[in-house]
Amino acid sequence: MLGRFFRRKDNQDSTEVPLDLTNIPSHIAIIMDGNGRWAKKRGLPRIAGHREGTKVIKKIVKKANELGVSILTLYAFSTENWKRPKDEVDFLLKLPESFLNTYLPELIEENVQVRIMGEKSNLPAHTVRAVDTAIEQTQHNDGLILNFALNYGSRYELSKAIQQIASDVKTGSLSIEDINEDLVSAHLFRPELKDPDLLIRTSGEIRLSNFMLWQLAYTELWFTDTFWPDFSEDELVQAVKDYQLRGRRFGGVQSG
Ligand code: V07
Repeated sequence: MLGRFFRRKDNQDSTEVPLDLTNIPSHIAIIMDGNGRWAKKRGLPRIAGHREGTKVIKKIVKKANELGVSILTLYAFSTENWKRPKDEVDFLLKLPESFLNTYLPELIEENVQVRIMGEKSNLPAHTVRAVDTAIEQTQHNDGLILNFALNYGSRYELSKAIQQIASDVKTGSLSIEDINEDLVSAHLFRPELKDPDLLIRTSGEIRLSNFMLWQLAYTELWFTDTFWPDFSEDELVQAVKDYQLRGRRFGGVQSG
């Protein structure tokens, strides 16, 4: 379902239009929300929802790769998630390992490159070891970049960038006049990745929750009520079709 507040004025229904393979968003970011509510609805513990959510990732990666998407960024763990009960945090931080134990061989086979965006320093050593192995084992691949936001917060990322820029000014290696948008972008966690073209958030929440605030300046936003464990390849295609129906202007005026 297309987000309630974001239907196009002419009300064109994306399910009726064909997919345009020449206009695929090159970077899709997803806030994978609703795992806990999915589990609660079934009388299961929240962790059962998180586990189910990892299976969906594999399907969506495969479909994104088929569509020709270049970068898929997934919000896996936020800097705010530390506030959850300890048992749930412990479980969440084991998911990178269990996901990679199950799927890394297939990701390698599919030519995927694994990346991480976030603060590694206070993650458990076992988590860091698992992701470092995956990054290393996929570093020579040149297909889809699968970028996991792990211990990520956008305000934290911007604070770190500002600290570094201020320090460069202080030491004299940078002058204040050289601070511009490109320089700020270059100091974020993953400067090599272009900004997302399309953001998807599942589970009915219509907000950004401290996710990629700088990078989402011109991104098309797409919201669905579907809980992440129920998200499907078909719904990904629907989001891409909706993206294709929108005229992106980057602040300019529409041509033609
Ligand atoms: C997590 C499962 C998906 C739904 C959203 C929250 C729970 C995959 C990873 C992961 C992270 C890094 C990596 C490989 C896999 C993951 C966390 C939570 C913390 F290199 N899913 N998933 N990490 N969830």
